Amino acid sequence: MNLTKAVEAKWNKTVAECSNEELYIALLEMTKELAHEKESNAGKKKVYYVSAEFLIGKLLSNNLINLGIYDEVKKTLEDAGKTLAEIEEIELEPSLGNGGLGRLAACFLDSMATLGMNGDGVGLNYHYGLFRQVFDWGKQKETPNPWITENSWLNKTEVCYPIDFGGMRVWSRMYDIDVCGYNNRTTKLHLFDIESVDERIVEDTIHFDKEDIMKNLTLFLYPDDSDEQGRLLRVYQQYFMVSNAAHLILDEAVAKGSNIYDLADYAVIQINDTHPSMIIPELIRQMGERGILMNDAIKIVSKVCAYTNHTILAEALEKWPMHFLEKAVPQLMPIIRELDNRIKEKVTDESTYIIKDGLVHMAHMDIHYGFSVNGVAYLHTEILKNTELNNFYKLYPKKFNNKTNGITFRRWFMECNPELSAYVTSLIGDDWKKDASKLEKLGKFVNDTEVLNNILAIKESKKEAAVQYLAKTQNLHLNKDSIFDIQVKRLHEYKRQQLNVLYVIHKYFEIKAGNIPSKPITVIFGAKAAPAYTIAKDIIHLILALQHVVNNDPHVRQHLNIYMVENYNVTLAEKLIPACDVSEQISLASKEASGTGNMKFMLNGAVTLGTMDGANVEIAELVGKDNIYTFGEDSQTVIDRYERGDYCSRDYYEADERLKRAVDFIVSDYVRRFGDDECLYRLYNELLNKDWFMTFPDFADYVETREKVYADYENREAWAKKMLVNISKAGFFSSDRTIAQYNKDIWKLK
Ligand code: 26Q
Repeated sequence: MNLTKAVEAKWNKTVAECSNEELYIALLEMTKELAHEKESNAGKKKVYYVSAEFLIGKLLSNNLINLGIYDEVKKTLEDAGKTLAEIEEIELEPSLGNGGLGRLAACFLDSMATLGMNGDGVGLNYHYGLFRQVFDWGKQKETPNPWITENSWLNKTEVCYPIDFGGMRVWSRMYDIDVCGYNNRTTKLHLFDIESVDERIVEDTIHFDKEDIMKNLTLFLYPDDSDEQGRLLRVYQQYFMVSNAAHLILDEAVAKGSNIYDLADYAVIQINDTHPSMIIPELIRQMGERGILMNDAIKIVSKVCAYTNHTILAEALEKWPMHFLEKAVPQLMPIIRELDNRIKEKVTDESTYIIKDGLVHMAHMDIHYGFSVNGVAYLHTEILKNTELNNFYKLYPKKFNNKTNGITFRRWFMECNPELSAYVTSLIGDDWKKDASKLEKLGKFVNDTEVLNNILAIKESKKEAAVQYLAKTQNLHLNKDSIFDIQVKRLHEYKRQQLNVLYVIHKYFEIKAGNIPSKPITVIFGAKAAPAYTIAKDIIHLILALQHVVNNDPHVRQHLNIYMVENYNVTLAEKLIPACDVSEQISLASKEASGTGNMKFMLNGAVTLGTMDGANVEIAELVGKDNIYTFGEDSQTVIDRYERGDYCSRDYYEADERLKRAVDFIVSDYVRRFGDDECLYRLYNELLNKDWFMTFPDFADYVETREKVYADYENREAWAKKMLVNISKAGFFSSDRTIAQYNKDIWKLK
């Protein structure tokens, strides 16, 4: 089948005669059919990646690439006067994730399919996903983000299960999305839903009746745990997800000949953070229904479940009040109590108990009853072992292992930067597409002026493309001849967007004082804040206020600009990352488990400005100190200071004139003219009296290092070398490598 024929069959027209909408629908149907015809990955044992989030992004181009028909389709369209880019705009982005953890799950599915692994994703079919962010008078407003239309990637299946909650039964239905491997077979993403969901209960913005479970169960994705409201609904969602997953897993194993006692030969379950942790007691419960005794069921489950931890922030580790579970899933409580009692009988360390002070500690259940516990970057796993989960590490040293995160190069290189990936192929051949470590072959061009110039030229063209895209879609008009310094990620205090902002203010003062940078600088932010996370929203407000102040200042605007893009999502990431010169990865050391944006930027030839945190540590090790800019205190210093509890931000403020000047500016007349006093003063006071994520101690080093970055940027050839080294060393961060390691150490599929 090809596009011309598909279009003719569907619309009885030529490609040139079709509208973009008609072409999109024809392409969608054709791609779905091609994916369907591909052989599925198979085998006795299967991995089930159970996750509350799969941030898959748009699928059209990705599927065309992985099916090997991207170039052909692009050409057919262009010959008919159409562009793939315009057709892509028609596809709605499903926002079935918050950020890193959800995007990681999507990259993993791509790699599992590509490596021919027998593995499926299991999650929820949120109708609106995460909210769409709009800026309204300098403030974030949340609106619903519908993505399911008549023509979507979902395939309705006949798989339905009865799911019981306290006093209520619902029927589920499974929808599948085909996940195409790169030049390989396919796997599936199974998304469960209930038919009674009613989108009409959503009022303006994203308010809805939190109590009406029948109508709201799969309406929205939870905007992370800072949203206290309706946490009970989150429990209902989680149980719905894992009960369906458990039914599916047991059914599939039994259909392949399992007697359930040998379930570990048929299934392995990767629990993506604690969101699916209830699958442990739920599997035990369902095994009971199939006639297996509790004692045996516990043993079976303990050989099947593996847990990934994605965070060291204590407040993000889920602990559910017992009365929540008693209300929503009373059938699980006796099992959870039994699991806890068994630990209390054999373990003396009370800090590891599952039930404490009326709270059920989900991670504790995972660690005691899973066979593997992994962190997502070297440093993160070390901190888990030595600090955060040390008491568990002492109990089960062999369960702990590291799996440094990775990203799929199909989406984050071939799709978002076809120019650079084609150029790389012209230099070193295309075996890097199946084995990313081969990118190292680029190293031999590090002194080749022509190659360096070409890499610079591609970067320029990607900057121009991003400028055009932002002009068209967001009415933002960036200076393409400036340094693009980008920080895009969820808004969280530990990620320290506020530190970046303090630098911008500092630079504003410097420029006003006549210290003109030799090259204009454009600072770009993109971030959603959880709706109930007040300080995060204040930081967005400050950035938007500064956008007015700085970009309208006649003495500054030709040298420095600051922008916040609206509704940062996968689609925007694909436009911004290839255009980036300086990648801001400035979390407080010890707090960012891994980061994966850092890897995407590096692969696309940006140079990292970052702290020694998460996977930055491994990036630094790989590229060497000449090709990354690190600053700030190290994780041990930070951990020790928290331990002592003696941090006083005001001391730093009083001691550093430039810091004081920047902080005071937040509540100056300049900013207050555009901003809201309540938000600005709240943020100012927070920094001055608390600064929980210690931005002030790192400020001076950050300023100095960032100046060095901009100075070094001037030597274009030396900078291009840094870019080339970064690209050539990015191979380690392919999710193909990560997934191969999961399989070797944890899943052990054939
Ligand atoms: C918890 C309780 C109730 C409701 C929501 C939540 C919740 C939701 C989402 C808690 C955490 C998340 C998301 C976490 C996350 O994205 N973590 C990131 O995972 C990436 C992949 O491993 C890492 O690279 C990042 O460092 C880590 O922050």
